[in-house]
Amino acid sequence: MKLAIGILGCLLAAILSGCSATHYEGPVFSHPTTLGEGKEWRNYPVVEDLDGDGRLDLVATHRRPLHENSMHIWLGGGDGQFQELPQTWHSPGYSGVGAGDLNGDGQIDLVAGSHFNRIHTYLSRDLGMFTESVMPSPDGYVNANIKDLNGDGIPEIIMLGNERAGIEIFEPGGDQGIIPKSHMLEGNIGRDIRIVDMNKDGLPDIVASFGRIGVMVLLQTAAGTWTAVPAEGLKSETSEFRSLDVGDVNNDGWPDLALNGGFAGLFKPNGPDVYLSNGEKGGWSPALTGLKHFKRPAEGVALADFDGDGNLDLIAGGNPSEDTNNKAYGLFLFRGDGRGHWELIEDSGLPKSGLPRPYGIVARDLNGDSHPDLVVAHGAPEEGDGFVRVWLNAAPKVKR
Ligand SMILES: [Ca+2]
Ligand SMILES: [Ca+2]
Ligand SMILES: [Ca+2]
Ligand SMILES: [Ca+2]
Repeated sequence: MKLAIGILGCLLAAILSGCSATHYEGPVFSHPTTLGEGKEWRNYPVVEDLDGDGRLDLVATHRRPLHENSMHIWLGGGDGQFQELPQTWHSPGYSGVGAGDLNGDGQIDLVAGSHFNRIHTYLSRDLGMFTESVMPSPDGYVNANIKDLNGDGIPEIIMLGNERAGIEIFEPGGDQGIIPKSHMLEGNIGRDIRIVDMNKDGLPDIVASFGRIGVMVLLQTAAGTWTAVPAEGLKSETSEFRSLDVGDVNNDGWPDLALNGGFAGLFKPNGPDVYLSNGEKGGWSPALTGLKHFKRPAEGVALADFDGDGNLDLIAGGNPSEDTNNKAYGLFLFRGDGRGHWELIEDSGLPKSGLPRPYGIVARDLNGDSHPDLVVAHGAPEEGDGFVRVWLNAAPKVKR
């Protein structure tokens, strides 16, 4: 009886506290591997199984040194280790890269939306060998995705423009590269993009963050047209957010927004932002408790269940110091309780300072143990400071 009361008491305490009744033993991350040292990595790394061996591979592009081939491909060994492929392809310049099968031959192809106003298409012939085409464009790009949006079996190419292109959708054009299909939100500065079914109608939608106008949700209609809905109620002094991820943070079945790079002000607490979907009634509710630990904002955000308790956690780049130098940045793990509350984890295993500015964070299971690992692209204003770093998830013990 005493035991039953004890268990009931624990349950009641867990319900009343409204937070996770779990305790975890860190660190979460260990054994970092550093790739591509001495370059200024930009945009978002791509983690996909390029060669179809069931192991995730890696594509990233660097900005400086400008004279070197910017696009690097590493094949994954399935153990968190990566082997770089010799560069047999032409450089796209630093680019937003997307991966997918453009021509239906079962091989994974690449599209690189270059910062330098062109789109490179790389049709995969054999491991690391591509048939290339290049198309000039009026704007540069920050992100590219290859995804079948309308379910007809033919992928679309979704590009996010750098300064004014907005969102452009293309379709594959065989050896000719890609053909324009639709164009939305022209004149806006693109930051980040995700393709997720936001309104649960079975059709993938587009969520994108922009300079000045914040976050836009583009809902796909059954006719294949798009309805743009601004995400209202998101707070940032500069009206913009940089990096974006989407996931169901509070387990209500509706995808929520995680953002980083929003700015509250110089002497105000900064940090990543999470907004919970209000579901069918529309709109967003802030879930910021526990997130504001930085002095200055940074890019890079990823949602995944890093500690294995069933609730999404968040990793963000940030600067917790007054320091503005190139290596004042760190990576921070916030545990989520499944209700929209966050707890900064001190012993995550990730450095809290000493890192060059993170630009892109991708969470995927690289070594097949079902725990999400990390790929982080770091850039720096000075040439020679950046790298791509892979962190393996050490599968922390979570106790209830
Ligand atoms: Ca939808
Ligand atoms: Ca939700
Ligand atoms: Ca978790
Ligand atoms: Ca793993």
